[in-house]
Amino acid sequence: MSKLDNFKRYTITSALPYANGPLHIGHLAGAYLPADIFVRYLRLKKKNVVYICGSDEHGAAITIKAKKENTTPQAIIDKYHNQIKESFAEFGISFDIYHRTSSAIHHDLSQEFFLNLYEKGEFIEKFSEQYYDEDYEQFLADRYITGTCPNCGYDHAYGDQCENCGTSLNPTDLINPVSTLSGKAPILKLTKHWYLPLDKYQPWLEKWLDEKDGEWKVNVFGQCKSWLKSGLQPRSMTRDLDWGIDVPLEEAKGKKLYVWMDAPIGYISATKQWAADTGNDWNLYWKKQENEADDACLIHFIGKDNIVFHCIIFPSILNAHGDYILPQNVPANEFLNLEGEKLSTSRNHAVWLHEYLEEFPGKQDELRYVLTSILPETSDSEFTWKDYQARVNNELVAILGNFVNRVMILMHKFYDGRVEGNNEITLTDKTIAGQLYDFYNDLEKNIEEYRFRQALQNVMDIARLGNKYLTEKEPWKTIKTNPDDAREALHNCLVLIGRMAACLQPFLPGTAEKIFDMLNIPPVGFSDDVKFENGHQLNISSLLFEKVEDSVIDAQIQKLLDKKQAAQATKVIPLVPAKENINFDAFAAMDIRTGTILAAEKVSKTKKLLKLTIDTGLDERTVVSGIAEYYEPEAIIGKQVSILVNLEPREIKGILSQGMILMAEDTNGKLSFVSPVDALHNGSVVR
Ligand code: B3M
Ligand code: ZN
Repeated sequence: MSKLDNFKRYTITSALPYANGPLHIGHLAGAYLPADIFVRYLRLKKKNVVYICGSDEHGAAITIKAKKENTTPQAIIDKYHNQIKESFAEFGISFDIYHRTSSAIHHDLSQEFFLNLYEKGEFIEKFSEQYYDEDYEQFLADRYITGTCPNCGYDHAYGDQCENCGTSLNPTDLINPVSTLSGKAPILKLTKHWYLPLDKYQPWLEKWLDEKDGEWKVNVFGQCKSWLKSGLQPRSMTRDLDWGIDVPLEEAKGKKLYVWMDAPIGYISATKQWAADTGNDWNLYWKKQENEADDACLIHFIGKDNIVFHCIIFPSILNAHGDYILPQNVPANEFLNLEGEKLSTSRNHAVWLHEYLEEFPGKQDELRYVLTSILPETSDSEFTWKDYQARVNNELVAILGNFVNRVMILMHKFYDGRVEGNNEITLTDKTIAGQLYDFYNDLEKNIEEYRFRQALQNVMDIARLGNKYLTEKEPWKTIKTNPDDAREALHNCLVLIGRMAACLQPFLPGTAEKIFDMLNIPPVGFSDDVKFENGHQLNISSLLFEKVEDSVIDAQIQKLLDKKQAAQATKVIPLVPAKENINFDAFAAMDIRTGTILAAEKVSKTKKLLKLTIDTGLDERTVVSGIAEYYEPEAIIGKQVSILVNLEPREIKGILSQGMILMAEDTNGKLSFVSPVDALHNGSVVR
């Protein structure tokens, strides 16, 4: 091994999934499959490794889901923790422990971390004004506030981000903020929080990260650099929430730890639990040792949206604490798309693991294979069902399965499955032995440098090599003319199959096991020799993979389309609660007129915005409206509408918008203009 070889122990983590929904293929391809391959490889190399994961059970992700499903956060995390854990197990993700952050051991350790930093005086204590819902008597997490995006004018922007234009926001940036709890405007109220001074840590972070240049993946390193370049700000480690870990300070009663403070500590608390269960010492996997050479190697596998938390915030916390090691690497993956679109839980555009398991029973390795082949290692990548079919049929069936099957059939046909030779049967073909030797360097380097797609192709090359060798040797012919040659060729193939199975273990563990079983030998280490005793009996063989028929794939594609339609039909926006009374003057202050749309065009680089030219009777003016997803520009020209003409002009995407078109939206998200039923001339007053 390379640099990795210098470590005595390895602590490998995969991002803790939020326990607020089932897993889909994007999860697997992001942070779990790559880590599992890596960990299985380390284990086969006889390394001392612990592989840690668990459910992330705090934060607004959980409470929002509970509200949606009309139940408690506890019920949500219990339901999804178990479902997620089971899916991982089914796909052979080989965690040493799958823990949860709602556990007492985790609450204790997170509070201990907070107090450690608090007592060292690391936190800055700051009062700030935050939105508060008076009806519900609580402060509002960013996701509990919606309003109009100051950047693009989108009406349903969240307090932390506008999903229309992608801008990251603070709740106070929103125009007309509304609490999603009461539906009313929240008030600003003073609250105290404890901030991690990331700006103070910036010089240290820069130095630490610079050492990773050239070693870390460029996408990860680049993102870190750009965060540093824009200058780090203190970040609050506490929140006004009612779900989470209590801030362990008398004066912070009712406040909780920020979920991104506690979640990464979940890696450590899970290790503690694992150590307690197995009689290990967790300190060896997380704490700095007396001699630096004895430190464990910490590696975080994550998706790209978690980079800042693992490369900047968590290392800062660990460093501020002082006793802990820092990550050696954070090989984050980009995103996986599905059939040309982003995977989306809310739109139900996903291949869910629990559904795949039901519809493709016993075919976990097929999905592992396809996903590993397309891992978004350096850029976003794409899963399509046609590609799934092609890879299973043309690669797993036609190359890997075919090689094993041909050899096994011939061995049973010619020799009743007995491996008979002089004494020990090993690889006798010098060319193949030489190729195999070179091959390991390449394969190991690819795994150790997180190029799992390429590494899987390396393993497939053994099958390709075997097929070619078999075709050249033609033992089915030479069995009559030169039986010794036929026997030797098939024996070489058997050894090759054994070596291939050994390398296949990290990628397709189930398939590797089946092959060892057919060969009737115990599994061997990654690059160990494979030998057969004279007289060794092979087991009966069966097909490793089945062809995927068109009908199966068509059904999956249709299913995605059906889901999409269903999601659109059932997208129910809750009826907004009645607003408070206003007096007549407040109503009369609004100048609403009838007008006609004279022109309409899309606003470039936005999905939702149309630029409209309206004849208001008073004048011709421009209005930017968020209706592009509902109407083609050509279709609305000539329509008579109602327009609020005395709304303060606002610049949206560089266009001055003068007024607002009145729209009605039903609870299915269907939109309609509010137009006069009888034709009136433009400029007629609505009152
Ligand atoms: N649960 C976010 C996510 O699933 C978060 C990861 C925590 S890792 C410590 O994207
Ligand atoms: Zn926006």
